[in-house]
Amino acid sequence: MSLPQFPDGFFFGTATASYQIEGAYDEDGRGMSIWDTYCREPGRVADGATGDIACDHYHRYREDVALLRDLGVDSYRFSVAWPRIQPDGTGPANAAGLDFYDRLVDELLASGISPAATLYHWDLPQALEDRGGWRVRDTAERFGEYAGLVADRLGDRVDRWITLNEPFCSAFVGYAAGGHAPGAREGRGALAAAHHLLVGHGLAVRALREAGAREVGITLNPDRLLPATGSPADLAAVRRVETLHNDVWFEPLFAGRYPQHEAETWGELADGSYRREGDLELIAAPLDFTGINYYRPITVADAPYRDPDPASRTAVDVRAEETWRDDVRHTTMGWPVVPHTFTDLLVDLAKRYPGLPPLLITENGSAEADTVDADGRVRDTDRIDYLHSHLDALAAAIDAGVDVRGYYVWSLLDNFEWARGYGQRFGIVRVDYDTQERIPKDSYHWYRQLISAHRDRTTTGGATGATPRTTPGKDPR
Ligand code: IFM
Repeated sequence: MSLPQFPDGFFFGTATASYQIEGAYDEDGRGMSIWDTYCREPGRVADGATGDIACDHYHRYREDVALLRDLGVDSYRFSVAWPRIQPDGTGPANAAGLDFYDRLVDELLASGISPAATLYHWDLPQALEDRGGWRVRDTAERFGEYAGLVADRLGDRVDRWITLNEPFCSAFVGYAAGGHAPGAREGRGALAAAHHLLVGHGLAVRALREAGAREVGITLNPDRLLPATGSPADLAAVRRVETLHNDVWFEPLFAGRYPQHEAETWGELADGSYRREGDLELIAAPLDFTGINYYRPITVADAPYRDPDPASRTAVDVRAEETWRDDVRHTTMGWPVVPHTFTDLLVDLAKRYPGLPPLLITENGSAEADTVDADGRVRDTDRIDYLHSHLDALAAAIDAGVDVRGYYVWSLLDNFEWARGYGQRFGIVRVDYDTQERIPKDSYHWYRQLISAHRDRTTTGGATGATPRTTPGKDPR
């Protein structure tokens, strides 16, 4: 099969997140995060797993950057752990925490790799959760301050800043479904959390701009939603899920308004009492890019409320259910593999939001049942097929006119897959959690070949999209 082709200047990378790979949970002054707490609550995470050690990236980051260099990526997306910078979520920066990211960024630059930093990939300082977490506006204010601290230290070298990763998961999986930290099951609290995450994003953008940050954006995980049937009931269910998953974020960020169908979706829960005048302007401040994480479509059918009592109903209970598809392959996460839905989603977003800034695919990948063969090789052909077909789908979206500038594979390493623990392997590099040995899988070699073919074929050779500069040791690919 021939490799998909991308335009000049298109760049490739891999992505990770702090809690999923770093380990060293109590070193150098790091405070506790909501995930440290959640993992310690019996029954929350598969096999009682925690991120205490994870991939030990905190100590092995040089080895991991060497893997990236050998892979030939243009950019690496990592996240900064807020509790390393502000152990209690407020006050001055913990210098040792910033030092770690300083070393990581310098190591990347010395390897010719453009750093892309996510400020919030779900590890909220526990002390802030104890004061209400994202349900309260104060957390948004604190997030803006934290963004300023990180940008003051790293802003001269980080090319691309992502304020939030998948706020849908923070607000609705964390505060409504209870499947992520902090494990709450709420209605109005989750809707308030969603709004305060957006306010926090706006404040972080402001702080990043003030610190002279280069490119600033946010990462969302819009879902491609398909009706189970063409019935009016299923179509209405799709509209409610679309409001919950997508419109909550896209409408305020890119259309300057709150979602049109929120009353139909949540009734009185969506009373808007957590909103203030001026919030929409803050949230809708212009961005340099929008990060999109995409994995799978969701097929939606109308369903009764799971909780008949409106007083205890959560914000994810919107009279809809996901239906299983038996016509396609599923990854080990149980996610259907339907690549053309990636094209459809991107084309649709570009059509619905004409002012959408250029897109970056900040995550895409698959969890598969990898094994190490007797010769030491990991022949992860299912993952290669997944990546190949989704990159083909991405190239089709670009051909259809969607402005997409780069792509990050999720993930560089096998890692802590949240409530699923270590059983789900998303890496293009295998991690043996007993020895911490890294084994590049066949997908790593496949991706390397794709990047190198792109570099040979295009005149810019896979530009980083970064502002040119003269950092010593930087190899300007
Ligand atoms: O592992 C996660 C990541 O942290 C956020 N996006 C989805 C990935 C796979 O579930």
